[in-house]
Amino acid sequence: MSLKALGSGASEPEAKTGVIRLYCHRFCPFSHRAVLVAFHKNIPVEICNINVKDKPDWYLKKSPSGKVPLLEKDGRVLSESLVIAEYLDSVSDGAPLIPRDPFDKALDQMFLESLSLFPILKIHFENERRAEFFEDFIVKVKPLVDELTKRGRKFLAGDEQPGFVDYMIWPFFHHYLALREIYPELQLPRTAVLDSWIASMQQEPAVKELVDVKIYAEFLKLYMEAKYDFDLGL
Ligand SMILES: N[C@@H](CCC(=O)N[C@@H](CS)C(=O)NCC(=O)O)C(=O)O
Repeated sequence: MSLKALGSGASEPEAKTGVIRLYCHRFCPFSHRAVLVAFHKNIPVEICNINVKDKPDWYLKKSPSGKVPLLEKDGRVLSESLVIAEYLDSVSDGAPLIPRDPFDKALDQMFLESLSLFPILKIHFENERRAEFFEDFIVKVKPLVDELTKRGRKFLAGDEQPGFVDYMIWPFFHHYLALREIYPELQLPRTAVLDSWIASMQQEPAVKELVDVKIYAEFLKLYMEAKYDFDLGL
Protein backbone atom coordinates (compact mmCIF):
# COMPACT_ATOMS: atom_id res chain seq x y z
CA MET A 1 0.00 0.00 0.00
CA SER A 2 1.00 3.58 -0.43
CA LEU A 3 3.33 4.77 2.30
CA LYS A 4 3.81 7.87 0.16
CA ALA A 5 0.96 10.22 0.93
CA LEU A 6 -1.74 10.28 -1.72
CA GLY A 7 -2.72 13.78 -2.80
CA SER A 8 -5.31 15.27 -5.12
CA GLY A 9 -3.66 13.84 -8.25
CA ALA A 10 -3.56 10.27 -7.00
CA SER A 11 -6.16 7.69 -7.89
CA GLU A 12 -7.83 5.56 -5.27
CA PRO A 13 -6.07 2.25 -4.68
CA GLU A 14 -8.32 -0.69 -5.52
CA ALA A 15 -9.96 -2.20 -2.47
CA LYS A 16 -9.76 -5.94 -1.76
CA THR A 17 -12.72 -7.80 -0.30
CA GLY A 18 -12.37 -8.51 3.41
CA VAL A 19 -9.20 -6.45 3.83
CA ILE A 20 -9.06 -3.68 6.42
CA ARG A 21 -7.60 -0.47 5.07
CA LEU A 22 -6.40 2.30 7.37
CA TYR A 23 -6.14 5.78 5.94
CA CYS A 24 -3.52 7.60 7.98
CA HIS A 25 -0.69 10.03 7.84
CA ARG A 26 2.74 9.17 9.16
CA PHE A 27 2.96 12.12 11.55
CA CYS A 28 -0.56 12.01 12.95
CA PRO A 29 -0.90 11.05 16.64
CA PHE A 30 -4.48 9.92 16.05
CA SER A 31 -3.41 7.63 13.21
CA HIS A 32 -0.69 6.34 15.53
CA ARG A 33 -3.34 5.15 17.97
CA ALA A 34 -4.83 2.91 15.30
CA VAL A 35 -1.54 1.63 13.90
CA LEU A 36 -0.17 0.86 17.38
CA VAL A 37 -3.05 -1.57 17.94
CA ALA A 38 -2.56 -3.05 14.47
CA PHE A 39 1.22 -3.41 15.00
CA HIS A 40 0.90 -4.83 18.53
CA LYS A 41 -1.64 -7.44 17.48
CA ASN A 42 -0.11 -8.15 14.07
CA ILE A 43 -3.35 -7.31 12.34
CA PRO A 44 -2.97 -7.47 8.57
CA VAL A 45 -4.09 -3.99 7.54
CA GLU A 46 -3.38 -1.97 4.44
CA ILE A 47 -2.00 1.41 5.45
CA CYS A 48 -2.79 4.10 2.95
CA ASN A 49 -1.35 7.52 3.76
CA ILE A 50 -3.17 10.68 2.76
CA ASN A 51 -1.76 14.13 2.11
CA VAL A 52 -4.11 16.02 4.40
CA LYS A 53 -3.00 19.35 2.95
CA ASP A 54 -4.05 18.28 -0.55
CA LYS A 55 -6.71 15.61 -0.13
CA PRO A 56 -7.94 13.53 -3.05
CA ASP A 57 -11.64 14.11 -3.87
CA TRP A 58 -12.34 10.41 -3.52
CA TYR A 59 -11.04 10.61 0.05
CA LEU A 60 -13.30 13.54 0.89
CA LYS A 61 -16.26 11.51 -0.34
CA LYS A 62 -15.44 8.76 2.17
CA SER A 63 -14.55 11.12 4.99
CA PRO A 64 -16.57 14.33 4.92
CA SER A 65 -14.48 15.76 7.79
CA GLY A 66 -11.42 14.95 5.71
CA LYS A 67 -9.61 13.75 8.79
CA VAL A 68 -7.43 10.72 9.30
CA PRO A 69 -7.47 8.05 10.57
CA LEU A 70 -10.31 6.38 8.73
CA LEU A 71 -10.88 2.63 8.58
CA GLU A 72 -12.48 1.08 5.54
CA LYS A 73 -13.63 -2.48 5.07
CA ASP A 74 -15.86 -3.77 2.29
CA GLY A 75 -17.17 -0.31 1.45
CA ARG A 76 -17.97 0.69 5.03
CA VAL A 77 -15.98 3.25 7.00
CA LEU A 78 -15.25 4.11 10.61
CA SER A 79 -13.76 7.38 11.82
CA GLU A 80 -12.37 8.56 15.17
CA SER A 81 -9.15 7.05 16.43
CA LEU A 82 -10.54 5.57 19.65
CA VAL A 83 -13.42 3.89 17.80
CA ILE A 84 -11.07 2.51 15.15
CA ALA A 85 -8.57 1.28 17.72
CA GLU A 86 -11.30 -0.47 19.72
CA TYR A 87 -12.70 -2.06 16.56
CA LEU A 88 -9.23 -3.36 15.60
CA ASP A 89 -8.73 -4.80 19.08
CA SER A 90 -12.11 -6.51 19.03
CA VAL A 91 -11.79 -8.17 15.59
CA SER A 92 -8.26 -9.49 16.06
CA ASP A 93 -6.96 -12.70 17.60
CA GLY A 94 -4.89 -12.83 20.74
CA ALA A 95 -5.37 -11.38 24.18
CA PRO A 96 -7.45 -8.21 23.97
CA LEU A 97 -5.76 -4.92 24.78
CA ILE A 98 -9.00 -3.65 26.31
CA PRO A 99 -9.69 -5.25 29.72
CA ARG A 100 -12.16 -8.14 29.54
CA ASP A 101 -13.63 -7.11 32.86
CA PRO A 102 -16.34 -4.51 32.12
CA PHE A 103 -15.57 -2.51 35.24
CA ASP A 104 -11.84 -2.32 34.47
CA LYS A 105 -12.71 -1.39 30.89
CA ALA A 106 -14.98 1.40 32.15
CA LEU A 107 -12.28 2.68 34.51
CA ASP A 108 -9.81 2.94 31.63
CA GLN A 109 -12.40 4.68 29.46
CA MET A 110 -13.14 7.11 32.26
CA PHE A 111 -9.46 7.86 32.68
CA LEU A 112 -8.89 8.30 28.93
CA GLU A 113 -11.84 10.66 28.67
CA SER A 114 -10.60 12.73 31.59
CA LEU A 115 -7.08 13.06 30.22
CA SER A 116 -6.63 15.99 27.89
CA LEU A 117 -3.12 16.09 26.49
CA PHE A 118 -4.08 18.18 23.45
CA PRO A 119 -1.98 21.26 24.39
CA ILE A 120 1.13 19.45 23.13
CA LEU A 121 -0.49 19.11 19.69
CA LYS A 122 -1.10 22.87 19.43
CA ILE A 123 2.52 23.99 19.41
CA HIS A 124 3.29 23.41 15.73
CA PHE A 125 0.09 25.28 14.77
CA GLU A 126 0.85 28.33 16.96
CA ASN A 127 4.51 28.20 17.76
CA GLU A 128 4.56 31.70 19.23
CA ARG A 129 2.41 30.34 22.09
CA ARG A 130 4.75 27.39 22.63
CA ALA A 131 5.65 28.23 26.26
CA GLU A 132 2.00 28.71 27.21
CA PHE A 133 0.88 25.45 25.57
CA PHE A 134 3.74 23.58 27.17
CA GLU A 135 2.90 24.89 30.62
CA ASP A 136 -0.63 23.67 30.04
CA PHE A 137 0.67 20.26 28.90
CA ILE A 138 2.68 19.95 32.14
CA VAL A 139 -0.54 20.53 34.12
CA LYS A 140 -2.47 18.03 31.98
CA VAL A 141 0.16 15.32 32.41
CA LYS A 142 -0.19 15.40 36.21
CA PRO A 143 -3.26 13.08 36.30
CA LEU A 144 -1.26 10.52 34.29
CA VAL A 145 1.54 10.67 36.85
CA ASP A 146 -1.05 10.24 39.62
CA GLU A 147 -2.68 7.30 37.84
CA LEU A 148 0.67 5.59 37.20
CA THR A 149 1.52 6.06 40.88
CA LYS A 150 -1.87 4.74 41.99
CA ARG A 151 -1.71 1.66 39.77
CA GLY A 152 1.96 1.03 40.67
CA ARG A 153 2.68 -1.03 37.56
CA LYS A 154 5.10 -0.85 34.65
CA PHE A 155 2.26 0.10 32.32
CA LEU A 156 -1.18 1.43 33.18
CA ALA A 157 -2.56 -1.90 32.01
CA GLY A 158 -0.20 -4.16 33.92
CA ASP A 159 3.40 -5.29 34.25
CA GLU A 160 3.60 -7.53 31.21
CA GLN A 161 2.71 -5.31 28.30
CA PRO A 162 0.97 -2.05 27.45
CA GLY A 163 -2.79 -2.14 27.12
CA PHE A 164 -5.24 -0.10 25.12
CA VAL A 165 -5.07 2.75 27.63
CA ASP A 166 -1.26 2.98 27.31
CA TYR A 167 -1.33 2.87 23.52
CA MET A 168 -4.04 5.54 23.27
CA ILE A 169 -1.92 7.92 25.35
CA TRP A 170 1.49 7.17 23.87
CA PRO A 171 1.12 9.18 20.60
CA PHE A 172 0.98 12.43 22.60
CA PHE A 173 4.36 11.51 24.12
CA HIS A 174 5.82 10.49 20.78
CA HIS A 175 4.82 13.96 19.58
CA TYR A 176 6.30 15.55 22.71
CA LEU A 177 9.61 13.71 22.24
CA ALA A 178 9.75 14.93 18.63
CA LEU A 179 9.14 18.53 19.73
CA ARG A 180 11.83 18.16 22.37
CA GLU A 181 14.33 17.36 19.61
CA ILE A 182 13.65 20.86 18.27
CA TYR A 183 13.20 22.64 21.61
CA PRO A 184 15.30 20.85 24.26
CA GLU A 185 13.97 23.27 26.87
CA LEU A 186 10.56 21.56 26.69
CA GLN A 187 11.17 19.27 29.65
CA LEU A 188 8.43 17.69 31.71
CA PRO A 189 9.19 17.72 35.44
CA ARG A 190 11.13 14.53 36.18
CA THR A 191 9.12 11.90 38.03
CA ALA A 192 10.29 8.33 38.41
CA VAL A 193 6.95 6.78 37.38
CA LEU A 194 6.56 8.84 34.22
CA ASP A 195 10.20 8.46 33.19
CA SER A 196 9.91 4.73 33.68
CA TRP A 197 6.61 4.52 31.73
CA ILE A 198 8.12 6.48 28.83
CA ALA A 199 11.25 4.29 28.82
CA SER A 200 9.15 1.10 28.94
CA MET A 201 6.87 2.26 26.12
CA GLN A 202 9.88 3.11 23.97
CA GLN A 203 11.02 -0.51 24.24
CA GLU A 204 7.77 -1.88 22.81
CA PRO A 205 8.08 -3.29 19.26
CA ALA A 206 4.84 -1.58 18.17
CA VAL A 207 6.16 1.79 19.35
CA LYS A 208 9.47 1.21 17.57
CA GLU A 209 7.57 0.77 14.31
CA LEU A 210 6.23 4.34 14.45
CA VAL A 211 8.03 7.02 12.48
CA ASP A 212 11.45 7.82 13.95
CA VAL A 213 11.38 10.71 16.43
CA LYS A 214 14.13 12.64 14.58
CA ILE A 215 12.24 12.44 11.27
CA TYR A 216 9.05 13.41 13.09
CA ALA A 217 10.92 16.43 14.51
CA GLU A 218 12.07 17.44 11.04
CA PHE A 219 8.48 17.15 9.79
CA LEU A 220 7.26 19.44 12.58
CA LYS A 221 10.05 21.94 11.96
CA LEU A 222 9.11 22.17 8.28
CA TYR A 223 5.42 22.30 9.18
CA MET A 224 6.06 25.40 11.26
CA GLU A 225 7.55 26.98 8.13
CA ALA A 226 4.37 26.05 6.23
CA LYS A 227 6.28 23.34 4.34
CA TYR A 228 4.41 20.07 4.38
CA ASP A 229 6.44 16.98 3.57
CA PHE A 230 4.33 13.97 4.42
CA ASP A 231 6.87 11.69 2.73
CA LEU A 232 9.84 12.84 4.77
CA GLY A 233 12.24 9.99 5.44
CA LEU A 234 10.74 7.59 2.90
N1 LIG B 1 -10.87 13.22 16.78
C1 LIG B 1 -10.16 12.72 15.65
C2 LIG B 1 -9.02 13.69 15.31
C3 LIG B 1 -8.31 13.32 14.01
C4 LIG B 1 -7.43 14.47 13.49
O1 LIG B 1 -7.52 15.60 13.98
N2 LIG B 1 -6.61 14.17 12.47
C5 LIG B 1 -5.81 15.21 11.85
C6 LIG B 1 -4.38 14.74 11.58
S1 LIG B 1 -3.49 14.41 13.05
C7 LIG B 1 -6.36 15.50 10.45
O2 LIG B 1 -6.86 14.63 9.79
N3 LIG B 1 -6.23 16.75 10.01
C8 LIG B 1 -6.59 17.14 8.69
C9 LIG B 1 -7.78 18.02 8.62
O3 LIG B 1 -8.40 18.30 9.66
O4 LIG B 1 -8.10 18.43 7.51
C10 LIG B 1 -9.63 11.31 15.97
O5 LIG B 1 -9.42 11.01 17.15
O6 LIG B 1 -9.47 10.51 15.04
